[in-house]
Amino acid sequence: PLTIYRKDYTAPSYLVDTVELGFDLDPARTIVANRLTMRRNPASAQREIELYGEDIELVALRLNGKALGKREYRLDGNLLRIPNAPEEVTLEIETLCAPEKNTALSGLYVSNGNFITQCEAEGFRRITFFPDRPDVMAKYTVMLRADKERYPVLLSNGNLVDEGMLPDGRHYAKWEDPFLKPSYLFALVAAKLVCQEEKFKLADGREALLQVWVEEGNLDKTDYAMQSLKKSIRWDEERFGLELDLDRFMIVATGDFNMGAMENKGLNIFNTKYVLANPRVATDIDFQGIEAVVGHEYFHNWTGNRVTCRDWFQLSLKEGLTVFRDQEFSGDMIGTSTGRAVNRIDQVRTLRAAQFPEDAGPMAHPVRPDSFVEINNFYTVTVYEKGAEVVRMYQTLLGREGFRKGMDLYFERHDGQAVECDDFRRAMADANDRNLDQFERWYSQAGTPVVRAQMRYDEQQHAVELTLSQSCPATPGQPEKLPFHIPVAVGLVGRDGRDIPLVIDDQERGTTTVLELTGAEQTFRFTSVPQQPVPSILRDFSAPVVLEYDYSDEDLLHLFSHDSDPVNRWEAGQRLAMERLLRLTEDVTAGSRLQLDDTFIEAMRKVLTDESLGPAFREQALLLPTESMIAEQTDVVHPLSIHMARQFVRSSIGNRLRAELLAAYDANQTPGQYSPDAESIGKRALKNLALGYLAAASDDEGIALAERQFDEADNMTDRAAALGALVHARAPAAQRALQGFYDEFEKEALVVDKWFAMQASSPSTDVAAVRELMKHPAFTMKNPNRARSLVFNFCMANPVQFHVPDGSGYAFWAEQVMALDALNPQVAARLARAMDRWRRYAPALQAHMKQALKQVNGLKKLSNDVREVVSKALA
Ligand code: DPP
Ligand code: ZN
Repeated sequence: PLTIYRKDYTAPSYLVDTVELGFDLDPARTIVANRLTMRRNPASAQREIELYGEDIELVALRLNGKALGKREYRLDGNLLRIPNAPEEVTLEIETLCAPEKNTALSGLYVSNGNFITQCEAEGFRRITFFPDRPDVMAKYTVMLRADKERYPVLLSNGNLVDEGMLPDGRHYAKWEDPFLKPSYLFALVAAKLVCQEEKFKLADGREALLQVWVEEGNLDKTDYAMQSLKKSIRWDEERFGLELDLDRFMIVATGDFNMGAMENKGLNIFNTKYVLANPRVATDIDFQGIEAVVGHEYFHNWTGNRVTCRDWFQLSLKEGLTVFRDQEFSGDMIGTSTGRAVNRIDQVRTLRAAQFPEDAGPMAHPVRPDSFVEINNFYTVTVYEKGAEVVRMYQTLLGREGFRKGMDLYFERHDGQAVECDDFRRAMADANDRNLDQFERWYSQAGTPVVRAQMRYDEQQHAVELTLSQSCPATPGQPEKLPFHIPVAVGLVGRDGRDIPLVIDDQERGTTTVLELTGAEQTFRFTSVPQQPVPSILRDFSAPVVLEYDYSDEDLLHLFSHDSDPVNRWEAGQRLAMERLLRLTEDVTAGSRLQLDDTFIEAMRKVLTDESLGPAFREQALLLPTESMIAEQTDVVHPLSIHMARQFVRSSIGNRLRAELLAAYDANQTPGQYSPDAESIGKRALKNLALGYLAAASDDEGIALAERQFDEADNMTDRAAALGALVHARAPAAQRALQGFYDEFEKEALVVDKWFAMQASSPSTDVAAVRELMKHPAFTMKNPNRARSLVFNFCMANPVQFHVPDGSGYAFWAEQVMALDALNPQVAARLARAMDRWRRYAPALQAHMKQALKQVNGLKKLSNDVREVVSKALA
């Protein structure tokens, strides 16, 4: 397959001014008429018109009114070229496609009888021939025609300008989008749907019509999405002075969707997972996900749509920035400072669990990649979450106001343009008179930097010298790295547990200061430090790095009890736990007796019973690092040893803190009407964590509690937590509960997904059991949510069974990747990534994994998507 390089970028040969699209919608045979006005781009030396088309049939092609003969254009694969075209051109293109056959869910497809589109990144070319690249921005008019009975609702971007009946029982709707947009933001929906709608007053007094469209039976699950949308609009006005620029903003939910959601101009299309919720079917995490994703897609309207990407290498320009914005939104919605910290801790967890491994594996790439085979493979945690960390660092370096100034300048300069990550950095630098040249390396260098810290206390001088050094491991194609510009937020915690006021160069710097590490090694000197402190480094996780510091257990216990920075307070607990988990993992492998020290248990007891800490924070502090996080810290990964070590710690906590856990369980009930506010979510989280530990203990009390909770719960959060506890503890009641759960929620697709997911990730579910579950009538590979719930969860969230020594888990993986690839390459390539870290396992497992990878790679008929992932894994 062809590799595309960032350095090869050239400007488009022709620009498009207007696009008029006509659709005659039919599942088997949709006719698309496309009328484009184009003109030669003065910035390009090229004189050929270049249009992309994929899986569509070209029926007619006219240039300035005249049909083009076979000699007047060339169609090679997906590229249609028209040489020697005049300066100004009107192109008329007629094509055919078959939406019902489109299982890739890219372009125009059918979902439960409804027409839906997904065009990012390169799906528009599966609808019509077009210069399908983000730097071609045009004005769109769209005419939809379809059967009125089957497709009563016809939607596209922008404003509805006309609608009516056609003589043959069909109806039509005409939509006009007043804004310039790239083709990846085009969307249409023709469907049988109903909506919740509301008029909403914008900051400037205008009224906008907000709609959430769903299938008929789901109208009882749209409130939270609507609320989240209104909160998002308000927040963007207040925090960034950005207003909704349309009279109408629509969200449409579909059950068949590759991603989470899509920010099409004025017509966001969402995976049902991020729209539908009520207490009966959705968990707290689902509610939080809806708020975050509704916000994310809405915020794209400015960061993505009004200012878009010049090319797909710049994807993080819109994604990193928009994730940062949705993170800040979620934080502001919680409001309290510990609430915000819990939110931040969640972000750190995601980075460690998913982005750090990616950055250390065969698919490692910079936030702004230099090359790719298939862009769909680069919608990654690096581009999104690390990209958001990079944006966050601007705010850490420049302050909130400075960051806002940079944002204002960015929009002032680039509204209506398709730009690069560098343009964003320049806006931040220029608005603040700062040199951010070195900061560019965060975009160009892959890999997770390691910051090593050493502290020396000078008794005589009452001074602390903190030496910070940095390095970054090699990544594919990048053997050597240059130093990054790293903001390191630091505090010094005194013996009394209080922060010591910081003084550097006779300047008072408060109790937390941001040090800027730009060289390979730098020493910072703090004066007026009365006694040897414990340093609290990388407060609020001020940079996406690994921090190394030789903390003693006493240091960590001190920070765990006192650090004023809640993120580092949590971090101290994680370090204490990780150290023990790693040692216990070795003990399991060596067959030694397992023991957990009182010190650790006492630290956990203290946090669990500290009423001054909110329940949400206590839950985070008591949560152990995941098995995959532990795996990342070991040289040779033994999944079973890791699992057993972690289980041992869980059951030890359950046994030795039984009384405290029971007390926490009782104290954190949330009687009365369910509400997904931060406070109640925190209580349920702590209560259900306690339940999990109790269920892992050696007596039956926890199991009995889980059974009771399962039977009595009036909301899905408690229901699912109880069922999960039963299933994971292999309780005798688990089967009965699973059956009851299925019977009750059979008609709720998102709950059935949970049902599959819970079993797929349970260590009691082996390969044979997964195969059995795949035969369940409710299972289908064609629906991405369903495939993810069962097959992905087994391969990615059930390490013990996936990595069984005989390699049968890997054979299963190969089979499923190949099966999925024939249906949906984009989703198949995600599953392919389950093998990313194969080189870190014991040689016997490696051999099986390599064989499975080779089997997939050996397939002649394989998508570029999967090919890229497996060939990079094998390289
Ligand atoms: N749907 C994806 C997102 O919003 C791609 N833009 O991040
Ligand atoms: Zn996005």
